Amino acid sequence: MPSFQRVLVIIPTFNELENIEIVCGRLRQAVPSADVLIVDDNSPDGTGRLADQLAETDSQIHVLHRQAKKGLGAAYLAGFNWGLKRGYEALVEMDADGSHQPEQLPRLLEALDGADMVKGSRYVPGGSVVNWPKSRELLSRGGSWWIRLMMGMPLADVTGGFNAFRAETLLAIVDDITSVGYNFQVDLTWQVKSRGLTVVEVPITFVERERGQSKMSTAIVIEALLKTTAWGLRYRVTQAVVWWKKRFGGSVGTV
Ligand SMILES: Nc1nc2c(ncn2[C@@H]2O[C@H](COP(=O)(O)OP(=O)(O)OP(=O)(O)O)[C@@H](O)[C@H]2O)c(=O)[nH]1
Ligand SMILES: [Mg+2]
Repeated sequence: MPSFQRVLVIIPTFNELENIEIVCGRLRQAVPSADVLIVDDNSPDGTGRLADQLAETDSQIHVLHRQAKKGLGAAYLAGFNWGLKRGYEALVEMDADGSHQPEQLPRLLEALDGADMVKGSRYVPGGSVVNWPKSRELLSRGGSWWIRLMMGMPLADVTGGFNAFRAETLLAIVDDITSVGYNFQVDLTWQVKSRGLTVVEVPITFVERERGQSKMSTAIVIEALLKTTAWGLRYRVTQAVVWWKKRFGGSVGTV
């Protein structure tokens, strides 16, 4: 069993009325010791009210209400700060739509015993995607491939959002995260990696949401593409400068 005593699972929600009770129930059963924080952005469908009802009957469920929809990344950052202030040792990101399976959380927490961050991975051996249209899988695999190429991150599933962190890892990076959308997951991983901390991938089965609407949008994909390309170029230029300095020494003013 993992050695963490205090685990917080953060679930961001926007219009997840049909999902939130189911996912919380599964989570409380799969990892009874973990606390849950639902971060709701004033969902018009009443998800926040249902979350409050769940919290009233279960002291391990908490709710953070925010005024308006500000993106998944902003919701997670608020959740991280909430958990760090309260002394949780391990903090986990999990979607409300059932794509991330609570039953697989123990394997993430076990791996966190030997790592600074653990990523649930669809594309390592043993990992899989269920019920995704081929086009969506291609976009996801293509995104990871592009980020590997540009940023030199040797991970199979860079954009995955079922992640676990040690509190110290988040404390080291949380103030440097600038992305709000889909790219948030890449940003977190990049910040962890660039500090020389360890990221371990464990296989997960990602299941396409069965209920409710996806919040993915073209703007989210464009944010990810532009940011990862800019970071990648900066990374590659830095690499070239370091190589130049080693090779020729002295000034690099003309590079
Ligand atoms: N609080 C909050 N939660 C959000 C926001 N956008 C998305 N979420 C939640 O973040 C999780 C992931 O969102 P999804 O719409 O499933 O996005 P996705 O998993 O990238 O895309 P799909 O695979 O198409 O479902 C879900 O629990 C959403 O309810 C937001 O702006 N605020
Ligand atoms: Mg989803």
